[in-house]
Amino acid sequence: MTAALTSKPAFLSPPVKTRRDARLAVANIGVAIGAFGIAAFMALMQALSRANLDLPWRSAGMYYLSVTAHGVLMALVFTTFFIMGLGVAFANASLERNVSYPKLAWSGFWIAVLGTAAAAWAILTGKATVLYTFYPPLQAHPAFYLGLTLVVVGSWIWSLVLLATWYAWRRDHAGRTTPLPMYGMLATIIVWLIATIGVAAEMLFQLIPWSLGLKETVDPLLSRLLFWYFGHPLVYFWLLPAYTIWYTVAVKIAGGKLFSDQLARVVFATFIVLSAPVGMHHQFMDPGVASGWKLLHTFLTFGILFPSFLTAFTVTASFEVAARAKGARGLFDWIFKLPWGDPTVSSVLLAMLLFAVGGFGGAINASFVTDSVVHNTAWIQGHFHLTVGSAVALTFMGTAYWLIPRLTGQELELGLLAKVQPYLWFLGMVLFSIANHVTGLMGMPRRIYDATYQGSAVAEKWQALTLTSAVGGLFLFMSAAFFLLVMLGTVLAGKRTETRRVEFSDTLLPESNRSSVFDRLGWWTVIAIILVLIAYAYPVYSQLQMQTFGSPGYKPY
Ligand code: HAS
Ligand code: CU1
Repeated sequence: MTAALTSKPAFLSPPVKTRRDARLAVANIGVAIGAFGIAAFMALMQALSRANLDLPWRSAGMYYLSVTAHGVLMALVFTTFFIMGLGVAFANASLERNVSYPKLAWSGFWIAVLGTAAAAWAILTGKATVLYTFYPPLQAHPAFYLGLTLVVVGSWIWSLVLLATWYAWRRDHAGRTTPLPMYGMLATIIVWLIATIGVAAEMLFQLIPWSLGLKETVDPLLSRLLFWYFGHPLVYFWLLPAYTIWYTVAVKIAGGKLFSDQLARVVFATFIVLSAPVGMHHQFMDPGVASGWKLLHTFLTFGILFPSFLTAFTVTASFEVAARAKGARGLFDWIFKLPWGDPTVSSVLLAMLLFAVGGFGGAINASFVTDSVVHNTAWIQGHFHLTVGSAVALTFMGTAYWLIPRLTGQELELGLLAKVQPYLWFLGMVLFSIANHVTGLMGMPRRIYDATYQGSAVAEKWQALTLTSAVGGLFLFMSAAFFLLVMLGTVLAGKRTETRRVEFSDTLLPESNRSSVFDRLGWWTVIAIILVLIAYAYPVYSQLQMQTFGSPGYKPY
């Protein structure tokens, strides 16, 4: 399952115009990296604010503006555009064909860009200090909600384009199994399409009419239910492309073979089925949802740990295969035989190490009793910087070092910075996240501007750790700057390269080329929808029946 992005092999019909798809992929990844740059700068402002340093521009309004900008641009914009670019590149290379409907694909991209610009304008002009979860009754300018809705519409168009590409491929390859890189992207798309129904309903029926003044009040409980129906599978929309890269790219670059193609497919199919019916683990403390439903979501959340355990096993085993092929013999020496100097491989290995801790924290969050200790504390930002901020973001940066030269035909520049960057990220994240986990356990709330609580004795005990997390933030900022410099250097000054093949891992055992139960994606989707109905139909129905009073909007800054 290999393909070249430049060559047009004679056996392919119609010919693969890889430059065309490469341009679309680069445009998406370019927007992603631009958003990442602004978001990284905002993060620095937050970390310094939190550390209570006496800075001239420091104010509560500026703090909430920067937290919102950082969260929206990193978690919603950087990820979505990167994944859209990756999807185009992976579909082209693994299916060895052009993506279908290129004009539609570009229009989806421009709609998402327009939406991003509108939301960014609202945030950066201080009209949307609602944080990335935009819980009402905090209210933003309509441009914020309309903008994010357009980003989702753009991503739906992208999803349809890739699905159409896959259907066309299947028509030409009846009975063949879908190549794993595309299989991972398809699982991502299905999870995304199921998830975004929730946020679309929240935007269209609640937030947009309310922010436009067509409705005076909003029901915050219903809106949280809809948001978290979307918000948890959203994290797997981020994670599944990273897993796809671990399985199909990192293992290959490390010189290994995928330990088991079938296990990888079990993982992706399980994510399709279990990603959505677990969102209430974000709402353990919410009133208005009966505890039996919260318990059901807890059980299902423990189910969704399983595919990540499988991934830990399969990807580690595949790396071990790589190291043993290079002559490792002992129990642990294979770890040191891995190419830790390659920025793509080291990004993935370090992302895995951080995710082992972040995933463990996820299991703690998943139970009512332990979550009640950490909910709404700094622990949570510790958790999600190890997951989306490391497992996902570090993997994406490592991927850019490998993919951008192949898409643009320009060699990676400033290679030394690229080599150091993942380690700086790792160091920064260790300082930042451990400090936040501990202060969370000590009771420090998340999302607060003044961590001193005007000199309270309890808050005094957090100070050394908030400073540690700010030092972590500085390392992270440095690492982000290195990444941006490498990307700019590559695009502006990279020498031309002929290495444009996008190649994926082979499997250890010879792969069966025949379609299997995993290719029945329609069935997996049906099972997912049934579980969603079981987990959500009654809770949503009872919220709609409940007498609610609604809330007017608040704009504290
Ligand atoms: Fe989470 C809150 C539960 C995974 C993101 N999560 C959040 C929030 C975000 C987030 C953004 O149950 C904050 C939301 C907000 O703003 O309010 N999370 C989980 C669980 C998992 C999990 C059970 N989260 C993620 C991922 C995210 C993410 C992935 C982003 C990408 N999370 C929660 C809960 C809350 C929550 C509650 C609400 C808390 C509250 O009170 O508000 C699981 O999916 C985790 C499974 C992962 C593992 C780890 C597998 C390890 C691997 C690597 C192994 C490495 C090895 C080393 C072996 C079981 C795959 C190899 C090394 C070599 C050298 C070879
Ligand atoms: Cu979650």
